[in-house]
Amino acid sequence: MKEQTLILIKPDGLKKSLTGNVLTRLSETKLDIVAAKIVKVSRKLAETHYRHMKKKPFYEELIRYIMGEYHKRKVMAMVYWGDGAISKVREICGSTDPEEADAVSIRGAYGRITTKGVYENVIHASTNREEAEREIKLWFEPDEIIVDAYPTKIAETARHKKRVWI
Ligand code: 3AN
Repeated sequence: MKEQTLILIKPDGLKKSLTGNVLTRLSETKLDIVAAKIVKVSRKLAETHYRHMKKKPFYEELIRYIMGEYHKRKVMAMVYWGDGAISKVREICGSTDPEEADAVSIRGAYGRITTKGVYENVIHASTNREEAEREIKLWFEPDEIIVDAYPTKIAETARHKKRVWI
């Protein structure tokens, strides 16, 4: 069944110029890339994304890491779409702990644990359908995704201010 998954190339991946390598590995899945952008991650976005990690002893380091405080202040966010997208991408990513991850997986090949105990594991991928939906809606607007990922509605937003080109 067709499904979508959120993928983030984390700041360590961008700092180490691993974008090309990671995209090449992901292309092995034969899934479709349906959205992509570079994001400067705010504390609010980081905390909402990792809300389930709030009680962990490494939470503050994790938030700083995804905001890019240890590397570059940017993340590449993408949505991949296709049959079994979530499990196919998770398999290529490898285990959360880069030391335990299969050596040929993305995290096994490129990840590391810092002396502070932060897992620099290069990539994030949604764990299940519920998380994929929550994460994709958090990181992307409907019009930034070229498929109808989830139902939408028309909302009146003209009242809020935003930056526009001069
Ligand atoms: P995954 O990203 O594989 O779904 P989660 O959701 O358990 O794993 O963890 C979210 C992130 O928190 C991981 N990607 C990793 O950066 C960090 N993390 C998880 N467990 C640890 C740990 N024991 N020590 C340090 N960082 C961790």
